[in-house]
Amino acid sequence: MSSAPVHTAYLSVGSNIGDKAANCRRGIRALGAHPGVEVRCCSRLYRTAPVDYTDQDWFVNAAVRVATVLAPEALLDWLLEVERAAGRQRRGVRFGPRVLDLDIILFDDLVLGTERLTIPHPRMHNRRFVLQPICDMDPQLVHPVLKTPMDGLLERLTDPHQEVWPLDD
Ligand code: PH2
Ligand code: MG
Ligand code: MG
Repeated sequence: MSSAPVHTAYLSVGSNIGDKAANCRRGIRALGAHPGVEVRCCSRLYRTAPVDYTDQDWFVNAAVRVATVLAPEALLDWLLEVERAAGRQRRGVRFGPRVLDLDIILFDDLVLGTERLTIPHPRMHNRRFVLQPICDMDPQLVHPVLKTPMDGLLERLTDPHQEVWPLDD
């Protein structure tokens, strides 16, 4: 890693096409192939019921903490490249099936809203499949806008349809 400032980012990882767990694991490995990105911590893998667009297969989801010298937009470019290399094709319905999805959830304490990128991820605090994996790593991590720790956000979720089960392997 170069001598540029090092940031801490939390990324969510998901797949609901093909060998979902293998797609997630390969995606996580591929993230660290960039000289400016190091995967520092990895959650368990989970089987999760689809949310937002429910007429699709269950997902496998995970989250990672990375150290990076990249700026948020450059990190996004890298995530899109890793998704493309995994065979992701951007067509079909919004929130629909994907081989690999890599999203920036948090980036230091940054609050950002541009056309390409909203940080913190705008739906993260409502999604058990994001909050549970982050809680595996850093339950006390505080959301920079809501000022609430991740385990508090998770506890406050009541939607019974958001099933999230650890994947046995
Ligand atoms: N991603 C979506 C929409 N719905 N549901 C689950 N369980 N996991 C996901 O990763 C997911 C989703 C759009 O990015
Ligand atoms: Mg997503
Ligand atoms: Mg995405």
